[in-house]
Amino acid sequence: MNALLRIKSVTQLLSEPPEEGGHGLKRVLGAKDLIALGIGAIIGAGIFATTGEAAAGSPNWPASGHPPAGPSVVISYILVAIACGFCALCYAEFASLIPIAGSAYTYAYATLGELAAWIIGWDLILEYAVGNVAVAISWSNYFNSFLKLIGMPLPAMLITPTANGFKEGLGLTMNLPALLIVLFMTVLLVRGVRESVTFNNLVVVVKLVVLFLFIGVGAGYVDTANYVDFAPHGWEGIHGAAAIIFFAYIGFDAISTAAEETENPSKNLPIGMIGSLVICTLLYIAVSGVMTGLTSYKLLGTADPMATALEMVQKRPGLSEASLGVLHAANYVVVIGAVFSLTAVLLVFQMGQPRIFFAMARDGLLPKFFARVHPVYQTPYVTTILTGVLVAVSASFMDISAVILLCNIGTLFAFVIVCGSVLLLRYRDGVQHGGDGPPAYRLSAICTLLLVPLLAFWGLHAHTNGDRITAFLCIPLCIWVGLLWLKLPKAPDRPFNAPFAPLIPMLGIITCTWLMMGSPWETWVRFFLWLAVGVVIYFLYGMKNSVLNLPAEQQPGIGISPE
Ligand code: ALA
Repeated sequence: MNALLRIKSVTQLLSEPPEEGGHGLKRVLGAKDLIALGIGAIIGAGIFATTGEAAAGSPNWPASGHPPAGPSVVISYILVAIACGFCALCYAEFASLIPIAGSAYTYAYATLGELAAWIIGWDLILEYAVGNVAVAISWSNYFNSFLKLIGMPLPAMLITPTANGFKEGLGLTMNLPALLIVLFMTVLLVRGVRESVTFNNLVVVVKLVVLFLFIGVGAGYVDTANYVDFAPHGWEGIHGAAAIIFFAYIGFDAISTAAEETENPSKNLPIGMIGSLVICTLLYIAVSGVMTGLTSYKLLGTADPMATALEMVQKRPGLSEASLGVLHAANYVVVIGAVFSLTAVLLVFQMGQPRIFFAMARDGLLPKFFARVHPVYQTPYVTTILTGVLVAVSASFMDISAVILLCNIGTLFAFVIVCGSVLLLRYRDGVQHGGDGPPAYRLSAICTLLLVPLLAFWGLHAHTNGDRITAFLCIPLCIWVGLLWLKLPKAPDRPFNAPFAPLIPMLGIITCTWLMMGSPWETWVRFFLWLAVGVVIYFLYGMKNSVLNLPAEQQPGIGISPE
């Protein structure tokens, strides 16, 4: 039992030898750089690909999946942004306290213990590697849209994931461009290509140009008749759409990994995270509003809905030559811009996964072999190749919606753990610290307790099981956390404190749980299977080989024994 709960102290984490890049980097990044970094990581397949399906509903609904949200997908974007805002504040607290790469995995190691850290590391594979599968599939779809524009579309058997080929009566198919792009990226990454600040800024500019162009050109052709059926399936549609478009926001958490290179992290990290979230949210609201105004939401269930929306407008009767010319040009820019932007997202995600494997191997939870660095290129080549091959093969046969939902549920689970870990760390440190609790804590604790009647009301009047389960799961948690906090002594100040704890972290937990509950049961089954495999691997390997089994003086860092 002790093994499962053993933790790495914050001091120990800070004193560990670096992975790549390493500690002691210059603190050069300001708030604006972090916002650019965030936008670079956030905008991608989510807005380019999932908005259409969120609005149009899952292809096999009502048999499975979610009903159409229609134009109310805009509301889903707002709700998910609020949930991410709560989590961003918790991430910022951890990132300024433990400013090293590793993200939620590291935070969990410092608070919840080794088993939880392993589960989070394992779970983050869903965010990075499975997320990359989705981005690769979306890249391939926009690439094919480009080929269509120049009159050379690929045959369906080379662009359809194997999983869909049989369903669609095409027989044996594969998604060849998705396979090839991932393999190409893998070669680049093994050879040490890294995203530079200049490249990231270029990517951000391209993404913004594409989205602004879509909004600017599209707004002139919005037909308000398309908004009449604003929320065809009410709350249920909004909830299901939120569970899928959450993908569009993933990436703000990646800013936390730049903490060590950030000037005045306690101020700039929260600004960077919240700032990039606000900018992306405004853009997403505008893009999804315009998209669902250009054509009926029922027609948007394609893999490249922005291109579809522009194509549909071009079919309207009576458009002038000039209008057709503008729309056609916009279509080109959107498609080429999407291919470019998604290539950059692939690079970021594919660089992130090996780093997590690397951190886990360094901690002894995976074989040391995973932490091997290439003698010439100085890159973690074993994990890069392994990730690349797995992602490439999966991208060639998997269906994008299933992949996105799995990635989302895994990422949301990590967010819940980060919010919970903030509470736990503050509580633990508060108890050690002694003294009288500050009035602000008591006020937030009372607000947390006031959530209980609200949740009970929501649960009792809920129309969907997802709402009901969220409400009733969170009620005992709110009572427990609120009561503990009422008498909690003051915790030592962090460089940055998520405000109104425990209220904000609790709201993060509640909203992320609600988003997870929007996933269909198939996603839950896949998620639990994934976690179960992870737990088995931990008991068979990680528990015995963890470096925390070594005597304190042989552990990496300054030999501090776990607290
Ligand atoms: N937010 C990233 C995207 O949409 C994952 O591609």
